[in-house]
Amino acid sequence: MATRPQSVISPAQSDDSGDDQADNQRDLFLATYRWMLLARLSEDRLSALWKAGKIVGGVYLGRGQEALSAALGVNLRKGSDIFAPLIRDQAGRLAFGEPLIESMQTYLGSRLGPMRGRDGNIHRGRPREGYYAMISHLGCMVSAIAGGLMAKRFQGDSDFVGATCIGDGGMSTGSFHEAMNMAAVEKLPLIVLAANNQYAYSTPSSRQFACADLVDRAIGYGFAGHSVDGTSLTDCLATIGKAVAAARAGGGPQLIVGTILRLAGHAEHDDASYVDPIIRHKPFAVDCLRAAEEMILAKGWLAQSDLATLRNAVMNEIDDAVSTAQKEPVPDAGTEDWCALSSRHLVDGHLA
Ligand SMILES: Cc1ncc(C[n+]2csc(CCOP(=O)(O)OP(=O)(O)O)c2C)c(N)n1
Repeated sequence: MATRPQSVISPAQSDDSGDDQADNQRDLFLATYRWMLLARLSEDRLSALWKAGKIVGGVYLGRGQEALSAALGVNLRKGSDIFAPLIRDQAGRLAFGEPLIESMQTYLGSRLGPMRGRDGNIHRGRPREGYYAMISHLGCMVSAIAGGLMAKRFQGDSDFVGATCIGDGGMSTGSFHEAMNMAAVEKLPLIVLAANNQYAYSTPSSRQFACADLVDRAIGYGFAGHSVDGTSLTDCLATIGKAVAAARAGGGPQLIVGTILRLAGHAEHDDASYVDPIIRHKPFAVDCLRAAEEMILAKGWLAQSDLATLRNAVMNEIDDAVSTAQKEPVPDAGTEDWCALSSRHLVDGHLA
C-alpha cells in the first residue's frame, strides 16, 4: 500500500472543516498527487539521461497518464493484490510500492536492480511479491494476471484483486479478447485499466476500433464497465476506487476505460509529429498533473510555496536514486550465475 503524505502535504496544513470524509478525500488526493509528481519528474530525468546517451534501449513515458495510473496503484494492496503494469505506469508502480531506486537501477543497468541489469527497462517486477514483470506482447498480461488470480483462488487466499493496464492498441489483440472472456467466465476479481490515449504508436483510435466507446465492449465480455476522465485525478480516484472495491467485494471483473491524450511520443525516439494538432486542444488533452495542481490551489489545500517545497523534495529524492544507481556495478555476463524464473527445475536448482 502507498505510504501516506509527506510533511508538506500533511492534513494539519489544510482547511479544518472537521468533515472526516472530506479530509480523507483530500489526503488521498494529495498522496496520489505526490506519486504523480514523482513519476513525472523521474521520467523527465530518464528522458534527459536517455538524450545524454546514458541509457541503453528505449525510454517510454507515461506523461499525461499519471492520474489514471497512480489512482490504480493507491487502490491496490501490496502483499495481497497482484499488479501487472504496462509501459506508461511509472506512477502506478511507485504508488503500488516500487521503490524509485529500482526504476533507476533498471534503466541504468545496475546489477543490484530487480532485473540485475539484464532486461528491458520496463520489464521489471518482483513476481513473488505480486508485482509482475511486464511481457511486451500486448494483451498477454491480462491472462498472466488471470492465471495469478486463479492460483490464489486454488490456494484458498481471500480478499485480493488483480489489476493490469492496457492501451487502445493492445485491446485489439487476440490475447486480450481470449483472456477477457476467460476472466469473465471465471468471475475473477480482475481490474483491467485501459488508457485510450488516442494513438497506438502512430495509429489513431479511428483506425483502431469502430465501437463508439471502448467501454461498450465490457458488456460483451461480461465485465462491469466504467468510463473515467483521465485528466481528472478526482474522477480517477472515485471511479477506479469504486471498481476496485466492487471486484474485491465479489462483483467480478471490471473494465475501466480512461480517455486521455498521450503527452509524449510512443518512446523518446518518437517525436509524435503525427499527432493531429486539433486533438491537442481537446478537453482530453489537458495535463492531469497541472489540473491536479490547479485543484489543490483552488481548494486551498496547499499554497504555491508548499507545491514548490514538495517539488524540491521530490527532485532531491530523484537525484539520490540516480546517483546511487549510477555508482552501482553493471552485470558481467562472464562471471554471473543467473537464470530466468521460467521453470521450477531452474528455480529450485538456483535456490539450492
Ligand atoms: C502483440 C504485439 N504487437 C505489437 C507490439 C509492438 N507495440 C508495442 S507498443 C505498441 C503500441 C501500443 O499501443 P497502445 O496499446 O494503444 O498503448 P500506448 O502505447 O498508446 O500506451 C505496439 C504496436 C507488441 N508489443 N505486441
